[in-house]
Amino acid sequence: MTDMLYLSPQEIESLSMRVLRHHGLSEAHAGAITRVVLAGQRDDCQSHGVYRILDCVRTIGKGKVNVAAQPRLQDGAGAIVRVDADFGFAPLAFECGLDPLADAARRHGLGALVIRHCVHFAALWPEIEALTERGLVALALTPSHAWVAPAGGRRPALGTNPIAFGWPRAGRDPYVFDFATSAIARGDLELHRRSGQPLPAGCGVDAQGQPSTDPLDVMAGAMLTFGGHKGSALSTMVELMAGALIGDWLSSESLGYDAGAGASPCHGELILAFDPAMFGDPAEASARAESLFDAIESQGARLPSQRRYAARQRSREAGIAVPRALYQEIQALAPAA
Ligand code: NDP
Ligand code: PYC
Repeated sequence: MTDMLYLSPQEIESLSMRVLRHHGLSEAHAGAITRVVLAGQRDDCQSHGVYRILDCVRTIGKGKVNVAAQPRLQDGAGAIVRVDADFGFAPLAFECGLDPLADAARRHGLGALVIRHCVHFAALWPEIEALTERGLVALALTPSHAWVAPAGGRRPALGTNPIAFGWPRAGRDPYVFDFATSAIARGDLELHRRSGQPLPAGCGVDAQGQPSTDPLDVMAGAMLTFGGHKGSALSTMVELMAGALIGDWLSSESLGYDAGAGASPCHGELILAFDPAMFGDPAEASARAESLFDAIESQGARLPSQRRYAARQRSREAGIAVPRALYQEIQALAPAA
């Protein structure tokens, strides 16, 4: 028996919808979450694919998310589009703000989507790709739980705080990067813990502030930022821009609200969209961008997201790979119909 199953998108969709509905989510929330975790699994993002269904169910079980949340759009026709997620999961709130954000970017050149009061468990690149598909340049930031020590410190004060960026390319997959500002994403640390694998060096310290590669020690101590003071400053920027600026919680407040439940973080998100046609000459911008991408690739370096796009192609041809044990764990969360 192989350790992997190769499933169709429909099989994953039906499993995810069944489990999420069973745990009380509306059709709309279950659908929005399913779209995000299915995309993650299809693109071989193991820490943010169907594994996240376990987190969603735990978060619901701990009473840390409003399963009946109805995102409220507050679009004043200005550049800033606001969505109050009503303490529900973030994907539906994003879907609610997506078209108004794109419209704001087209009207003003730059649009900002401010999502407040959302429970966030997902990768950011699906949101970025939704904007690059519309021909927009995009940047997304969100805090998480305060698991990460600042450079030079040893106590958690920052979240794993991802930053994602996208640039549309005519007839090509967009240029997209999306990474945690911690040396390792929390989801990836959890996968190391579950499989009993040590972390790469430099990801965290134990409760005494000593370097450790043991996931449990690091969970008791602190994760570290990538790139020392540089990652630390970027992570701080995320707290300021997608927390303080938009009037929502910092990662420390999200962790305080969690109160040891181990649920997904609760806070806000800031997504910026830029219309190239309003900033300069889009053809010129595109030519410059392509010459830069060529300078990178022509020396054998790869662009971010190319691994994902290759996985997407493999999934189309051979099915979406899901670890058998994980599939069974998710299946057990809801009785079969
Ligand atoms: P990775 O370190 O796996 O990847 C970061 C980015 O770098 C990706 O775009 C990746 O592209 C690219 N990349 C990796 N290796 C190379 C290379 N050799 N050359 C060029 N580009 C490369 O991401 P993380 O583990 O830091 O984050 C994983 C996910 O976790 C993200 O999607 C993030 O949004 C999510 N996350 C979510 C949080 C939340 O609060 N919601 C918090 C923290 C993280 P590719 O994928 O093609 O390898
Ligand atoms: O992987 O750090 C992470 C993370 C936090 C919230 C969702 N993913």
